[in-house]
Amino acid sequence: MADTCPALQEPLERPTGHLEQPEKLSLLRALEKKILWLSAWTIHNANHLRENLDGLKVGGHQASCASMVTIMTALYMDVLRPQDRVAVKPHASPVFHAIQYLLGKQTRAKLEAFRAYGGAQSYPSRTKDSDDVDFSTGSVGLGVAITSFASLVQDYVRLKKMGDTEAPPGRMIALAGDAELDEGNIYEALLEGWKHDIRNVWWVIDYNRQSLDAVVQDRLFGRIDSLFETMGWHVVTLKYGKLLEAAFAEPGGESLRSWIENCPNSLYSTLVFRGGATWREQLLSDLGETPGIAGILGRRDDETVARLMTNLAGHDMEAVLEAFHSIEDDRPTCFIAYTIKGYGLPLAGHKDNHAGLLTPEQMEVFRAGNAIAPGEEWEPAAGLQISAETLSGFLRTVPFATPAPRLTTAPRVACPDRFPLPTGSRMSTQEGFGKIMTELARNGGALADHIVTASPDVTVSTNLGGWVNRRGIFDRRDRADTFKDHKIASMQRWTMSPGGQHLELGIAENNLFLLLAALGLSHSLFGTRLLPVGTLYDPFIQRGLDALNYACYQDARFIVVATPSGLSLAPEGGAHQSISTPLIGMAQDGLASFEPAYVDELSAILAWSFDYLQRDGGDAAEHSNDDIDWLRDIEGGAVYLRLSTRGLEQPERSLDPVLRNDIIRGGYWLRPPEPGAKLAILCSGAVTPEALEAHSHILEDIPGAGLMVITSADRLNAEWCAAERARQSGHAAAMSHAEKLLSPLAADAGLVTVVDGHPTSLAWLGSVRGQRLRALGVEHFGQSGTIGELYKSYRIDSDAILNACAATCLGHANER
Ligand SMILES: Cc1ncc(C[n+]2csc(CCOP(=O)(O)OP(=O)(O)O)c2C)c(N)n1
Ligand SMILES: [Mg+2]
Repeated sequence: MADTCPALQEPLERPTGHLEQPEKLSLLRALEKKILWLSAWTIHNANHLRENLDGLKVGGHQASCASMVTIMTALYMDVLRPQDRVAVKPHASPVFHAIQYLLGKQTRAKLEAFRAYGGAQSYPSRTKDSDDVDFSTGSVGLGVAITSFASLVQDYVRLKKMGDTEAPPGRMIALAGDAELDEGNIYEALLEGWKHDIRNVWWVIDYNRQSLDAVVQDRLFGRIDSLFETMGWHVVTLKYGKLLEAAFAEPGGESLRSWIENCPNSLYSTLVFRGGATWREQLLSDLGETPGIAGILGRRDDETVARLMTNLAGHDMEAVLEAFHSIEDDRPTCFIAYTIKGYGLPLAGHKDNHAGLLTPEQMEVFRAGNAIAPGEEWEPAAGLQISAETLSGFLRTVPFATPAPRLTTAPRVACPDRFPLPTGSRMSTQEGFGKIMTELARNGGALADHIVTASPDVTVSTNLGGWVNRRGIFDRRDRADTFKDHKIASMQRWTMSPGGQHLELGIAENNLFLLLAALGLSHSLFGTRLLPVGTLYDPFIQRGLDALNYACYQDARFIVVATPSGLSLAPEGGAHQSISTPLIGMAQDGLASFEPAYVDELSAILAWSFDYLQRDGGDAAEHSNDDIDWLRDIEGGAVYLRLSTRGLEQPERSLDPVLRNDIIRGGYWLRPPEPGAKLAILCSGAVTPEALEAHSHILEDIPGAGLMVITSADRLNAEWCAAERARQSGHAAAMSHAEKLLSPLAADAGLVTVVDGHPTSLAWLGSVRGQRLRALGVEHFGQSGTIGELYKSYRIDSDAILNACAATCLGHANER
C-alpha cells in the first residue's frame, strides 16, 4: 500500500504562477468536499470497520468536523503561510489530519488507525502526532488562548533580534469552537493580550451555536463581538453566504433576512435537520403573505431551498476566502463564522449530534453522494470532477505545504553546573533564588540573555525584583519608570523596553502557565531558544493547574518557581498555604519537581534545570543500550521548584560532584547512618531544622541513626518505579537511587518521613525495602501563627518527629 498521499507521490517541485480565481475556487470547493469525506470516513472507519477489542465506542466527531471544513480548507489550502502557527479546535482533529494527508504530511496508515494505538490522535497533539501539529489542543479554551501568548513570544524574540528577523512574522491562529468562549481563561487571555498590545493573532470562531449538550442560547453571543472590540480587536462577522446575499436582493428578500435574523437557534437547527420541505412549510406559514416570498420559494425546489437557507458564510468558500484575504494589517482579528454543526451530513442541525455518528446506511448514501467507489475511499481524486494531475498540481502550489520543516529547533545555550553561592549564613530558598537570579543578571552572558522571567503580579514577593531591576521589563515600546524619573525612592526599577527580559502579567495563573507554555516552545515555534522562569505562590499552582498540565502535555520547557509554600509562610495563614503541591509535582508528567532545603542544593538544581530544559533526546545515541533513561534525563522536560520563605542556617560545605549528583537524583544523607542502623529520619525542604533537632536527640538512644534530605521525592520515586520495571523485564542488577541510599540501614530499620506538605508524598519510601514507616506532614488547612506554633499544631515539629521515631522503633501503633 502506498502509505503517503497518492496525490503527491511524484517528486515535489515548487510551483510557479498563480491560478485564476474561478479555477482556484472550484479546486478549493472540490478539496472542501474531499476533506469532509475523508474526515467523516476516517471516523467511520475507526468506529465501524476496525476490530473493536474493548467493545467501547471509539468516537470521533463527524458533526464538529463538518462545521469547520470550509474554514480549514480555505486556510490550509490557500491562506496560511509556512510561518503561521495554528491551534485547531480539538474535535476538528480528523479534518486537520485529512488536510495533512492531502498535503503529503500524514500517512494513510495513521488515518486508518485514527484513535488507535500509534494512529492519528483524537485531538491534535504536538508530541504524539507526526504531522506538523503546532499547538496541542484538547482541554477547550486553552488552545485558543495560547495563540495570544505565542504572538507575544514572537514579538519578544523579533524585537530582540533573536533568530531570523528577516523572515516575515507568522500569524498565531486559533480555530475555536463557539462553546470554547465559555471558558474563563479566554477572557483572562484577552485582557492580558490587550495589555501587551499583541499583534498577528487571529481567532476564528466556528459559530455553530451548538456545544456538547445542546443548541446554545443566542443572548450571550450577542455580546461577544463588542467584547472583542473593547479589547482592541478587529471583528469580522461572516454571517450570510453568497446565495443568501443574492436572495436578499430579490423582491421579498429583506423580509427573508429579518426572518432569519429573528429565528431562534433551536428552530433554525430543527429546520436544518428536517430539510427542504419543512423549510418551505415554515417560511410559507410565517411569511406567506409577505410580497416576494412566494416568488423566492417558487423559483426553487425543496433541495435548493434547503441549500439556500443553510448558506451561512462559514460554509461559503468564496465568502470565507474574501474575509481572510481582506485582512492586511497585524491587528488581532476575530472572525465570527456562522456555521452549521454537521453541515453536509445527515446529522446537520440535530441537537444531539456532537457525539453522533453516521450509521453504515447513512454512510452508504453519503458515499454515493460523493461518487466514491468501494476501495477508493482514501483516493484523493476519487469522486471529484477534476483529474488526479490537476489536483496534485494544485496541492503543490499550496503555500503552507512547504517541503522544509515548518517547526524549528534551536541550538542549546551552555549552562554551568552550579552558580556562585549567595553569601549569608541564614537564608531561605526563596531568598537564595532571588540572589542567584540577581547575580545572573549582573554577570551577563549567553545564559542570562536567554532567560526570560514572568510572574502574575508576584514578581517582587517571589524575590525576582533584583533580576528585574537589572534586566528590565519587556514592552513593545520604551516606557520610562516615572517614579524613578521623579527620584522617588524605591527598591524597584521598572523600566520597560523591547530589550526587557521580564514579562509582568496580571494576577491570572492560567495566563502564567500559558505564557510559560508559549515561551517554552519558542525553539520549536520561532527557532529561538528561551529559558523561561515563572514565579507564583505555591498554592496557586492549583489555580492554573490545567494550563500547567497543558504546557507539559505539549512538552514546553520552563522552570516554575513556586514560593512560598506550606505552613512555613506562617503569619500569611491558611488561604495561602499549600498542602497537595508536592503530590502534584510527583504526579505531573513532563515536570521534574524539587523541594530543596538549602541554598547550595537550590543552586545545583537550578543550574542543572537550565540544561535539562534544553535536552531533547538527541544525545540518546551516545548512550549504550543498557543506559536506560529512567529519569528522562536524556529527553529533558520542565521543572518545578517548591521553595520557602523560612530562613534556615546554611550548612558550611562545598558540594562535590557525588553530592551534587545525589541532590539532582533526589536525596542524600545529611547525617549518614551507621551500617545496620535501626532508624532514619527522611525530611524534605523547610522542616529540615526540626528533623535535625529530632535527629540529634535520637542519637542519644540510637547512635547510628541517619538523617536523609530528600530534594526530589518526584525523581526518587520515578527512578525507583523504573528500576522495579527494569528488574521485572530481566535487568536483575537494576537499582535506583532510593534503594542505594537506604541500603546501609538494617533490613528492619524504621523510617520517619516529614514534609511541610501532604505526608503521602514521602510515605511510599517505606515500600522501597519493605520497612516500617511513619509519615508526618500536613493534611488540613492551616491558619496564621508562628512557624513553631503551626508545626506543633500540625505535628511536624521535632517532638512529633521524636514521637514518631519512638513509635516506629517500638512498633507502637498509637503514638499520637
Ligand atoms: C475543559 C474541557 N471541558 C469539557 C470538555 C468536553 N467537551 C468537548 S467538546 C465540548 C463542547 C464543544 O463545543 P464547541 O466548542 O462549540 O465545539 P463544536 O463541537 O460545537 O464545534 C465539550 C464540553 C473539554 N474537551 N474540555
Ligand atoms: Mg459549537
